[in-house]
Amino acid sequence: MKGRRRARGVALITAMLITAITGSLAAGLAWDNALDVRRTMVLLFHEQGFQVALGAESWIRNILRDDGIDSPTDHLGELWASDLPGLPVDNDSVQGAVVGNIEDLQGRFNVNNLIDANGEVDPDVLEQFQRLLVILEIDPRFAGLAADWIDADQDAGFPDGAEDSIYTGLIPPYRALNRSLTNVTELAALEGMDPASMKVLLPHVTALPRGTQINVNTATPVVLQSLDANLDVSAIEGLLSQREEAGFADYAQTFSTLVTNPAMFAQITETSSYFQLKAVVQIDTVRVTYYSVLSRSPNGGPVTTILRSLGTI
Ligand SMILES: [Ca+2]
Ligand SMILES: [Ca+2]
Repeated sequence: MKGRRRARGVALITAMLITAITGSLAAGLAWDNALDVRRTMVLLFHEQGFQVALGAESWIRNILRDDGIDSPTDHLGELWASDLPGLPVDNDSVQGAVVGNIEDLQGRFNVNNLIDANGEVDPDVLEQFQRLLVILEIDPRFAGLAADWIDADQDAGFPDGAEDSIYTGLIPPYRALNRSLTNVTELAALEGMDPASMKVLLPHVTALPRGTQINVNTATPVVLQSLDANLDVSAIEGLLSQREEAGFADYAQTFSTLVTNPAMFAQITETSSYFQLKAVVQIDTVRVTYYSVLSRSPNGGPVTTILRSLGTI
């Protein structure tokens, strides 16, 4: 009798254990399944967000092409310069919105101009970059460091230079780039560069193909000031009030007395070929931040995308 009762007890406990295990297995499967569904939805929303950003880019390319046909100059009062209004994304299954803006990259200092067409450091551009850094209260030696970072040789500039001999001694060690930057955030690799300085510098610098000019109609105030050592804050305030939204009426005349170095004067223009689109697309809970660099050919030619990135520039 006793043995049978014990066997029944064991059977009962076994049954309870099996029920408990299957119960927790089922709950686990349901949880995994819910997570899988959510993961798939997020991937789908992300892909949809990316496609919406590409659509916005294509629309902006048309706006820039039309602008190139319609107007001989580029300034901040033009259609491309206004923020993209918040446009809804709504096609039954997908709900969201896209916002964005376009910036004229020729309103910034192109760090690749530090090296001239012969592969040598351009002393005028180097001095301009030093002035820009001083105005921004950043250590001006980063100008020389950037020139060495980009130039092809391994000869460290004096007094502000650094090549492989410095970078390979860092922890972790790395080597100088020794060619043009494709992304201006690569300046973060310069010896001694810190995130706070990068944050201040980034709105005023860009990495475009060599030989671009600065559009004085769209240039940031500090970039304008960096054009000549004699320009001060009050001179820039005067220039900005003259510029207003439609740009300078006669930029060459305005700057002919202000920019005294002919090499620097040759660096300025009132038109642009390189623009940066930033599009932020929200689909459900997923946000896609998309950047692209657009290059506009002269005389109503096509606008092409030369660089794309997600998340950060
Ligand atoms: Ca224009
Ligand atoms: Ca170098």
